[in-house]
Amino acid sequence: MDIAVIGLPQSGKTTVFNALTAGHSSSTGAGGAGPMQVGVVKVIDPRLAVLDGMYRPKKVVHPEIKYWDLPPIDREAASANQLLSGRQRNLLQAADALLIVVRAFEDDALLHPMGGVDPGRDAKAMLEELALADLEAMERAEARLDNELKKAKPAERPALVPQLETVQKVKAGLEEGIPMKSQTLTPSESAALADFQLLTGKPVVVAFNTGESETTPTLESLGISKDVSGGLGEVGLCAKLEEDLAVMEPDEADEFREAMGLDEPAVERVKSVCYATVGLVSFLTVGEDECRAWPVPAGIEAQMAAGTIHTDFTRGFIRAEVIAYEDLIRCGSLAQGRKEGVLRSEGKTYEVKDGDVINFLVNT
Ligand SMILES: Nc1nc2c(ncn2[C@@H]2O[C@H](COP(=O)(O)OP(=O)(O)O)[C@@H](O)[C@H]2O)c(=O)[nH]1
Ligand SMILES: [Mg+2]
Repeated sequence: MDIAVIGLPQSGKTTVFNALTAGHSSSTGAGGAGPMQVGVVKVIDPRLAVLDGMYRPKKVVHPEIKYWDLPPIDREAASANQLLSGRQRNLLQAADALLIVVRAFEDDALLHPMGGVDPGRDAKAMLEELALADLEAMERAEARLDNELKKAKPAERPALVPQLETVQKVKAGLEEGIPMKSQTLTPSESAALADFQLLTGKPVVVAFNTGESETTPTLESLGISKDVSGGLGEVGLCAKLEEDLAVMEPDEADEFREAMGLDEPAVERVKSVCYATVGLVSFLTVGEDECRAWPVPAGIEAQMAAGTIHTDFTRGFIRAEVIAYEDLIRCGSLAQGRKEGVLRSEGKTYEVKDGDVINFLVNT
């Protein structure tokens, strides 16, 4: 999963990125926009440690999150109130989710580019920027489809008309401030929009960057309406402090956390909120070669889940042997699970649950 870290200048994006990736980062070119920092973090699934003890596999594979710290906006090329550059918007289309960093820390020594510290204003400004980018994309699409329709032969019209209508519908919604994901769309409308990779259709998490003394605001407490905040995730962290803790030895960092009364490390909390906002669950595979956790969208059916292991597995799907993780641990082996009747055989449309240990039977 690729998560792009965005936000106003000086909101603490790089600090949050460092706190989350703790030195596991490298820079990559970003299409002429300057270097983009990319950090890969393993999402440790504690169930894998237990399965490792049971199966002693050659390897254990944890899922990964890739965080991106975008190259800063080129102030000279950008217009005065531009919050994201055109290049940044293009990069964002490829992300699976967006993490908006909002400054909630007071620091008299650090001027805020928009005046005083106001997390509500900043969160709204960033959300509006995403909607604006989408609105522009829909306007371009509308003009193009209008034009194509004028030139179209009668036989081509039936394919173009619904596309144009969908674009106009979403555009109207965006004009009213409703992000794509809060709009009611039919499956065929959603499919028609897939290629646009609209930013307001992506999962978004707002990360409030607080100081050590401030409490974390909430979207609701900031008066952000449900229309706009629907489906958004939110999390608070003290990025500067977490950045320092992230580079300490784990024992030392734990001692600090305890002494300061901090709960779970920010990297864990941000990960949980991102998983919940994107709507991910993990199924598990076990064996002597490998034990692994596979993040998939909640509600996915077994046949599609098989495709995350190998695309051929979707086509060749026969059935899935499924046992809940807890049942496997209690039984001690798949064979015992089968004896007790908790290892079931499931078909294509079985809805995969978090913690299902699955063996896919496929014909390839
Ligand atoms: N006091 C305070 N300063 C912070 C905090 N987070 C970031 N900063 C400072 O804010 C400035 C901008 O941070 P940076 O991460 O570079 O922001 P970016 O422009 O969004 O990438 C730096 O001087 C940071 O040290 C915080 O939680 N508290
Ligand atoms: Mg930065």
